[in-house]
Amino acid sequence: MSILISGFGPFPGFAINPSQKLVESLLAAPPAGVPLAGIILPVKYGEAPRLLLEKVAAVRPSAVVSFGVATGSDDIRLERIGINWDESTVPDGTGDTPGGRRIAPDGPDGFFSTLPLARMLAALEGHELPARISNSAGTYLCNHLMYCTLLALESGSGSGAPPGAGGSTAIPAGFVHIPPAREWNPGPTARPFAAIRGAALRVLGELA
Ligand code: PCA
Repeated sequence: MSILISGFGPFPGFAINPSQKLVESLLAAPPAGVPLAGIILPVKYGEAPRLLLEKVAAVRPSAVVSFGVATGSDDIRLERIGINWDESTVPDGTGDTPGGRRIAPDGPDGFFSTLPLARMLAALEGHELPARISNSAGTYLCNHLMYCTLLALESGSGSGAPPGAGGSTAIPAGFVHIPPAREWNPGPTARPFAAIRGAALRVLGELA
């Protein structure tokens, strides 16, 4: 069984999204003994979760790890929670700029990541990039994707979720924020791409 990884395409401020580069690079040279499937998602509220869940249904992975870049961040952030809220001053790829709305009007307020965060954090100990567990993935596409993925997988009711995926048999899923990469996103918090890739390899190795 493979691990399904996702990255995001460009959005305002990131003409090149390092999470796209990361997923492409991991698929081109996967870690030894860790079969991967992957998808690059558009930064669009409607499309991103639908495409990821379709891929989940097609691949039936053992885990889903989504990556995105965190503006102004210089560390690896293992996201603990996805909340039921969209709000951003930055438009998505369709021009949608929600001033504040529930993602799922009748859904739970939030979902905890179902990835083993403590083990993932331990695997990153001593790595050149600092890592931490984060308690907010923001209210833009990364949080949106995390919430929608967990809603679908935990309840087994989302579009494209594998039948019977809910409950204790649910596929573990969650989100990892990476810092901007020096090669494409110069700025005070940017990190070398090789270091970001190295951190991702540790996380995937731990999950395999
Ligand atoms: N980062 C954004 C959306 C896409 C991405 O890579 C975020 O943190 O929400």
